[in-house]
Amino acid sequence: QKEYSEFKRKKDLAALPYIYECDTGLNRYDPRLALIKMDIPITEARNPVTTTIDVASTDDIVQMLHMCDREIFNGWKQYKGLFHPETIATIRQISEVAVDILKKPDGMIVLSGCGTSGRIAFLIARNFNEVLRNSGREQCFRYLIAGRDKALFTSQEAPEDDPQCGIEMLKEVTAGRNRVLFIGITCGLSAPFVAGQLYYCMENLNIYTPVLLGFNPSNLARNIKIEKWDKTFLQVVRLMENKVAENKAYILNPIVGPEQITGSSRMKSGTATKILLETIFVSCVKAYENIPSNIEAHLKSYQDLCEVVYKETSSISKLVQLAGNSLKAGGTISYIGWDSLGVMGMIDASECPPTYGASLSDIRGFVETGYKLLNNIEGDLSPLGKYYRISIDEFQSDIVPGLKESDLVILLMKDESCTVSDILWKSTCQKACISFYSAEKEDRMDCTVSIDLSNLITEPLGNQHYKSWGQLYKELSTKWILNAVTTGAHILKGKVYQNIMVDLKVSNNKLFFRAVGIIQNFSNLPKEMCQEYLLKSIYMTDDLSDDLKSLQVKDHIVKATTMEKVVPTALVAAILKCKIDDARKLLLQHHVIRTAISDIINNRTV
Ligand code: S6P
Repeated sequence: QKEYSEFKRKKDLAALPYIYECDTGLNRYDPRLALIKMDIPITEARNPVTTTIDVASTDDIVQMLHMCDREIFNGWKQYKGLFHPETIATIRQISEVAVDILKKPDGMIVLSGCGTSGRIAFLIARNFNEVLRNSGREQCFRYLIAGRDKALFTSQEAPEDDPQCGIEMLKEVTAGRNRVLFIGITCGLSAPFVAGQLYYCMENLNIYTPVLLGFNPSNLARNIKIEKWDKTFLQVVRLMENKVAENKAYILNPIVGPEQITGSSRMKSGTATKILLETIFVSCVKAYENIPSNIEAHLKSYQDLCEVVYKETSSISKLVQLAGNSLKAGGTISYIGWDSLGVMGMIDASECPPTYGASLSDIRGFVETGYKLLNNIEGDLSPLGKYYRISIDEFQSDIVPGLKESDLVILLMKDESCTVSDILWKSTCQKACISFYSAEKEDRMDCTVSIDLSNLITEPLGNQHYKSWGQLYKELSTKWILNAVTTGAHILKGKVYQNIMVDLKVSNNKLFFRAVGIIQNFSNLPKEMCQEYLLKSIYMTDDLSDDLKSLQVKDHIVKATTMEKVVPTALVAAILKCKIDDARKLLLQHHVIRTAISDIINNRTV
């Protein structure tokens, strides 16, 4: 009997948590979870470094982020990392294909992804087209993002689930081309949008060379049925592996470790995506110009950059505090950036609604001349509404007049040419700046926090081409700091419990199952029951009809996307085994999600 119950307990546990602890004994509430050795995607796993990030000081928050970012370079456990010879060989091979494409008159390089992956695709395509344009060559880079251009600034999570849409967009952009390098970016090896495209490329290998870029081992690719399709992502990966063996496709998937906030692939995975794509294309452009390149040294330069940036931990943590104060006081954060630093600000801002349930006004990014500078496919999107008005002029007309003391404006200044209008300096809002040039201190006197990264120019970054590619380093430094700002500020606002964002929007398939995993993690109930609690919360009922249960996940998502506090409500109901309405009422008594969940979990046995 004892053996049977032990067996059953382990079996039940093994069937349970989707989100798990990577190291033993670190779960504050249920050490039993540490027993589980499950096939959890690393991009969805919990990082032991940040288990207590929700109760850490701002200095400690930034230090934890730093420790996790170091894993991008130092690797994760026994897995193949960034500097692994296999990774470097794959980078080299892809770069060689890219050189071949540059030489072809009808060649094209397509970078595609959803959410952050699509935004990084856009950034890289934009930057390298500029490199080509500056040397008088055809701009052959294209980006694709699920949800098209408006997804560059506002989150459009649902199109991520549509493989057919991915295929159609790929066909559209490559029409008439005979030689295409396609890089499908999906950090979790999970996005159906990208799965469809990779599959289409494999069906047309005479034109396409497909590359899968992500951060899980192949065997941990998503194996959940893709709606409206007959394959799972894992099946596509298996087909890719056959093509890799024939040198007709590539899989670039170094492991960089779990994200600081569980599943938030905008952070480390987004950074690693940028690093890898830049390394491929810097090496490609150099090879095209017959300049020797050293892939390992280039990667190493980013590792050095990471240390240079985090030397500023104390000022970054002051900025996090300032941003947290603003959000807590109901204020907003605006990034005003010059050149592609403005794009980095917009990318960071756009990720806050899906990640933290922030409103579209909470954090916004503005960039120099707006769409003129972006050079995006669909051009000026400002007629779509106020959230698409993105130039500094529009910031001055739309936002500045209403700025209050609780609002924070962060300037992202690339060089001396960045002047700030008098209008802003008259405002009573909080001001901060991140700058990459040395200037008179007076220039920044009005800023409560000023982060000076002019030393990037003189720091030995171990790369002889540093100066010519300097903008790429400025972008990444900005990304690290802004990710810290928005992550830290939302932690301070109480949006994160342990290292899990519990109030996520259930706006696509991945997030639906992540939500189920979160409920499992804290309630220890079987998966089916957790899914039922989630549905009960979505439909605000304790009595799920058979009709509701028989709907597809995509239907639940449509309903859930517009709703508030779906996951916390389901979580509370599952933990307390109470009615949905009672769970909602209980949550209403707390302003802060973190304290609500922590109180409820701590008192559940009382
Ligand atoms: C994650 C971000 C999401 C992802 C998107 C694509 O922090 O909010 O928008 O980028 O879901 O994920 P993946 O795994 O396909 O790159």
